[in-house]
Amino acid sequence: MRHIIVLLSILWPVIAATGASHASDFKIFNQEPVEETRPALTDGAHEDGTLQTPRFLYRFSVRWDNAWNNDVNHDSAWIFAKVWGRRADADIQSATRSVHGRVIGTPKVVDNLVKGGPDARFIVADDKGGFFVHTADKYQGPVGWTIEVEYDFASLAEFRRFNRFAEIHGVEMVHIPEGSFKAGLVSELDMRFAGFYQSDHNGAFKGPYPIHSESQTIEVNPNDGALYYQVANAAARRGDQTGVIPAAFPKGYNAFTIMKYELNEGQYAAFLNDLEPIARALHSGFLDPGYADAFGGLEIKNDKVTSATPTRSANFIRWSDGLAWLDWAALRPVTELEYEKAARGTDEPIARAFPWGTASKAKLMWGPAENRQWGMLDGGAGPEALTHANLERYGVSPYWVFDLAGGLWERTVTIGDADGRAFAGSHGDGLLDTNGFATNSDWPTRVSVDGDGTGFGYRGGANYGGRRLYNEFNPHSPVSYRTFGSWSGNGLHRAYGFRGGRSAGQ
Ligand SMILES: [Ca+2]
Ligand SMILES: [Ca+2]
Repeated sequence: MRHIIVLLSILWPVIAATGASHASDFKIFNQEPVEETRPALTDGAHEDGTLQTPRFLYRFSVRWDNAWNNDVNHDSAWIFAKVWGRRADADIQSATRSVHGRVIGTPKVVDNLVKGGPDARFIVADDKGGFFVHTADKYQGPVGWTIEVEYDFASLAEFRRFNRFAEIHGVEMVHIPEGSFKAGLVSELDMRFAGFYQSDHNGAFKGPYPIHSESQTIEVNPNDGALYYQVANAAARRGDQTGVIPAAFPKGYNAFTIMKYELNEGQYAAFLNDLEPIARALHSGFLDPGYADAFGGLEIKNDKVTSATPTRSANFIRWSDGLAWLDWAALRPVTELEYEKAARGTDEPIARAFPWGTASKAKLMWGPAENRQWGMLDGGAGPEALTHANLERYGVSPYWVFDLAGGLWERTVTIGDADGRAFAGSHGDGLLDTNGFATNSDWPTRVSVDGDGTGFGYRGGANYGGRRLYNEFNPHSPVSYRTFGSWSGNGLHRAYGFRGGRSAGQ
C-alpha cells in the first residue's frame, strides 16, 4: 500500500540561505518539499512484496554569479541534502542530527531564474550521494535555476513523521579535465624547496616529472626516470623519499573536480550545526582562545554556530576537521599531484610560476578585501570579468580555481609517507563516526586532535597578515614548492584552512 501525502510548507521550516557577494555569492534558497511517498506504517512493503523505502520530492533554487562553460572547462555546484528530525529511537548512535540524502533518478529544472540564461546539465554521483549541476551551453555569467530532485532517505524511518525537514547544501566546484601534465620543479636551482622532479641515474635533476596516465605506478627513488625530491634537514616535513605511488592513488590525470574556493565559514558552520554536542565540540577549533586574534568570524549565538562573514575562508580548521567535513559533504581530499594539476594546467610549466602561470605578482589584485573576505583590492570588476588573459589579476589557476596559492594553506594528501600513498580516492558517504570524524579507511585519518599525524602536507603558502615577513610561503608559494608537503601538522592556526574535491563522473 502506498500513501501519498502532499505536505503544507508550514510543517517544514524553510532554511534561510547564507551567502554574500565577495569571493562567492553562491546561495540556495526557497527550499520546500513537494511530495512525500512513504511506506505504510504497518508493513513498509509494496503489494508485490518488494521493499518500499521512503523517499520524497524536493524543490529548491540555486544561484551564483560567475558561472562558466568554455573551451577549457566549466564550473559547477555540488549539491547534497541532509534530512533532520527527532529520532524515534533514542538509542541510535550518531554524531549527526541528520541522515544523508540519496538521489533518485535525475534532477530537473522547473524554472530558469536568469532571463536568457543557459540550460542546466546534471551529473548524479554513482553512489547517489549528491549531484553536480553546471551550465549545459558555452556561457559565462550568472546562473540560477529552480530544481526538483527526489531523495531516498534509506534511514528516514528513524525519524518521527512530520518532525523532520531537509536542508540542501551546495559547494562551488571547478571541473579539471582529463589530461597529461608535468609535476614538480622546472629549475634545479629550486631543489631546496623539496619539489618533485624526474631523477637521473644518480638522484640528480633531469626535469619536471610527467604524469601521463591515471594508472601509472610511480617509483620514488634516486634512479633514472623515477620521481624524486630533496629533503635537506627537515625530512619529516618533506617526505620519506621512497615508496611506490600505486595506480589507485589519484594523480590528476583523470578528470576530477576541486572546490572553486577554500572552505568558508558559512559552509563549516552548517556542518557544526548538524553535529551532536560532543562531536561539535571536537570540531570547534574556533573556540580556542587564540581564535579571537585570528581573523575568524565563527561564533555561537543561541546555541547555533554562525558567522557574519560566511564567505570568508574558514581558518582554525584541523586536517581532521576538514576530513570530517568532506565525509559529511560526500566529497574527498585531493592529493599533491591533483593540486599541481589544478594549479598548473597542461601547458609547459615555467620555473617558480604561481597558479596564474607567471612568476610575478605585479598584476595581482585579488586578496583580503572587506572583512578579510577575498576580493578585488582595487575595487575593479570581480570574477565575472575573468578571461584566460587576466589570470594573474584574479590569482586564479588556468582552470579558474581561486587561491591555490595564498589565502590559507592547501592541505593535500602527500606522496611522502606510506599513509598518504595508501589513499585510493574514495568518497565520503555523509556518515561520520560517533565523535564526528571521517570514516573512509583509505583516507589518512591517523591524527590526534591537537597533535601531528601522517599522510598529508601543506601547499601554496598562506596570507599570515601583517606580522610576518614576506617569504616563499607568505603570502603565496610557487606551485612546485613543497617544503611542508609532507608535514602532517594537525594544529589550529589562522593560516590553516581546507579545500577538497571529488572524482569526476562518479
Ligand atoms: Ca590557499
Ligand atoms: Ca563516512
